[in-house]
Amino acid sequence: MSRKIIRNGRIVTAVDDYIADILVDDGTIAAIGRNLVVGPDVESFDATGLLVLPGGVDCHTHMDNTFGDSTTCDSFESGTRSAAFGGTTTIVDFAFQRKDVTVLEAIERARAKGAAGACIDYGFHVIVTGVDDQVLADMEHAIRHEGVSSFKMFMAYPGSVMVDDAAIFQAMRMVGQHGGMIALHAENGTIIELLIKEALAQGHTAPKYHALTRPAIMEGEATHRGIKLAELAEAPVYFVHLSAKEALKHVIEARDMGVPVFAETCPHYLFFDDSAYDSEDFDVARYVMSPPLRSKDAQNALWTALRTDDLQLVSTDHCPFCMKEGHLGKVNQKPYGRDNFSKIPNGIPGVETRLPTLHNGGVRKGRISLNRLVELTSTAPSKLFGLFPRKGTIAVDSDADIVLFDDGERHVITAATQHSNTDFTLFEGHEVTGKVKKVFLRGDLIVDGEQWLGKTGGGQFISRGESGGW
Ligand code: DUC
Ligand code: ZN
Ligand code: ZN
Repeated sequence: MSRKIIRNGRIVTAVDDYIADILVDDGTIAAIGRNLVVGPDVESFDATGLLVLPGGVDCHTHMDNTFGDSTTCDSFESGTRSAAFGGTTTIVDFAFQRKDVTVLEAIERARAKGAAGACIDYGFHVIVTGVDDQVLADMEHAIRHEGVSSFKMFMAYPGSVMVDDAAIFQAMRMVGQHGGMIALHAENGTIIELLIKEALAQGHTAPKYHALTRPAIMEGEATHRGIKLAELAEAPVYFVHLSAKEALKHVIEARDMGVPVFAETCPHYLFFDDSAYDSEDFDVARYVMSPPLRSKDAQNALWTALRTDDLQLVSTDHCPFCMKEGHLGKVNQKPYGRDNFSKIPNGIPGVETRLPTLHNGGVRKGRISLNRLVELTSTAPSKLFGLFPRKGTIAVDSDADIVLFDDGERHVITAATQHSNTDFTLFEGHEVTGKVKKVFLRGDLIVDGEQWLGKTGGGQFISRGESGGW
């Protein structure tokens, strides 16, 4: 592989901020220094005036994932290409264990999809929907031998993917002993199910009732329960898509006591609030994700928690569906729930907008520092999910996953110019300052301005080490 040098950029990691050159050799960073001397065979890129960031790591995406009757509209190919244009070079997506699909088969199937389509590097969490001795043995095998050290379990969606407390506890106890991590979707599923039934019985079918039947207090309850199960199991626990102040309170309290509790929030909870649900219109379906958007007050608390490390990651929960049925031939998308909000597929796109929106609304607004932005979107996910130091920083011997970012370029976000298969973005029409200019994946230039230079299937499965370390 050819050697490359990225000259004179402002290198920003979770802890550093300085101007230097980066020499890339055979996909990894070979040297960092001022005025590096190299031969004429080395391709040179001028990064003067640009930020040089480690490639983003997004530990929560759903490419080609099926939930009930609906499948997310991004394939591995379209979704990872979209991620790359947003400055993300590694995702951790999901493999699905089911009654008739073992944990190890789930990993094999997911890996086959990734191998065929992924344009950036990838790994998987396994969604575990039932626990027995074989499942536990397979989970241990996955941690030790398959490079898969994290598992998602649902405290919501009874009759589908929800598991009971005993199953969560058993899984936690096992992963706690073997260097794995349980990621929890924390909402009280049976109460929500009851509230949904009652709402429908009263004729409340509009999308706004999705939010009204998923109260913040029930996210708080499940989060508290999840922490207590983890404490008893002596295992770390990770909360995905944390949105409510009622949940955050328990995470803060546990962390203050030294319990290994970690949590992510997502850009949609940071930039949108529950006023989006003030309408009976079906267009509100674009805001149907779980958990739903919360109050302005909760939003402020999430920003504070990002600053104070009570929240450690910002992941996208990119779970894209289309607003228009039939867009690009996709079926059972948002309109599937036109007459019944509980059938609207839960999820929104976001993998391409994380970096520019957090830069614009976080760093430029003085809510987080530039170093913290890198930590939240690259370094911390890499450390927590066994990818560091290969991913998540700019250092000698790390993969040359590098983003050149112009922190002064203004542009308007619109679905029309994004690379996902979906037909909408919550950020439609938002003007932001800060744009991804070039992206290198293991030294290969895959995004150059508006041009796609990457390869379908060019992403690599990354065998992850233990999860939950810091
Ligand atoms: N949880 C997710 O993490 N993504 C989509 C739907 C859900 O409930
Ligand atoms: Zn979830
Ligand atoms: Zn998700």
